Amino acid sequence: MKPKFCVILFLFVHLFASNYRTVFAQSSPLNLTPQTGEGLHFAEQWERALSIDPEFVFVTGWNEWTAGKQTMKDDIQNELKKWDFYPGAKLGKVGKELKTGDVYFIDQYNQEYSRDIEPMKGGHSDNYYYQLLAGIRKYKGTSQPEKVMPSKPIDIRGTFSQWESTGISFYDHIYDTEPRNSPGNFMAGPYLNRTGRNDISTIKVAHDLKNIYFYIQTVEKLSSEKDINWMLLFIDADQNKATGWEGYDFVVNKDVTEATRTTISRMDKDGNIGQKASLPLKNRGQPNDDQSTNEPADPKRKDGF
Ligand SMILES: [Ca+2]
Ligand SMILES: [Ca+2]
Repeated sequence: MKPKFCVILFLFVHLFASNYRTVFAQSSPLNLTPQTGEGLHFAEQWERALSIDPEFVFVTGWNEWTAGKQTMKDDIQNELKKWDFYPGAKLGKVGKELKTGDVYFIDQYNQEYSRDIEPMKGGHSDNYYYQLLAGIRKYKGTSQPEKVMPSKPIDIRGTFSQWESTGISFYDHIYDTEPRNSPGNFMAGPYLNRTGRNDISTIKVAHDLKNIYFYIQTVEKLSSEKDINWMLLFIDADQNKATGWEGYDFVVNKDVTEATRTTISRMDKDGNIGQKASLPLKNRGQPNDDQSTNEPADPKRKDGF
């Protein structure tokens, strides 16, 4: 029987090391490095855990972008000096001379020395979060990739029930478009975001020899197609991250010309919209509908679309 043991992934080493996030770039012990956002230390921790393949992996370190409350002691100079021990720590502006008994706060660690993986605005964004997902998938395994379904045409003018027996299904969490109103620490926040709408629950893809068909189902009725950035569908047609915007060579629905017509557009590296072609589109409320669905079709055209 396999012995049970656990590997703990420490996301912080900064108390006793010169750098935290970029263990391979120690020439700049107190500052950000070009590798800060790459998660090299985290990757090294995962490699070690995966090589051992233990019964449990415990990941510690999520959210400590915070300030620590302190009370000034008698020896003020020594009290302040002790923070030199924490590389990256910074004494915030107190706005007045500190006296014994005063409460003060030691500022957050900077991006390099934060011991945590929660996303940040700018900087490394959500790199560490996705690195966590990748590590968990490698450790726990994932289901087999979906197999390509046999070719079967979809009549865009027909009913949505055609999709019941065809198309590969992909599922999304629901209620992930809820508005956000969260307070932040000190000068940060509040974090407001009320842009969420069209909560996607299921996506299906089907094809025949001429067309690719996309079926997108949402929890509630779709918002108006006149919304900005409404139901954008990005396609990496050549499966090459180096081409198109962030790898995506085409976008569907950037310009919805009418209720039953939309467009597919080329995108360059900067996200600029280029050549366009027209596509049929069907939403709930149109003739013969039977589900709450948006169904753009993407014809494989000889002009490159
Ligand atoms: Ca969703
Ligand atoms: Ca591409």
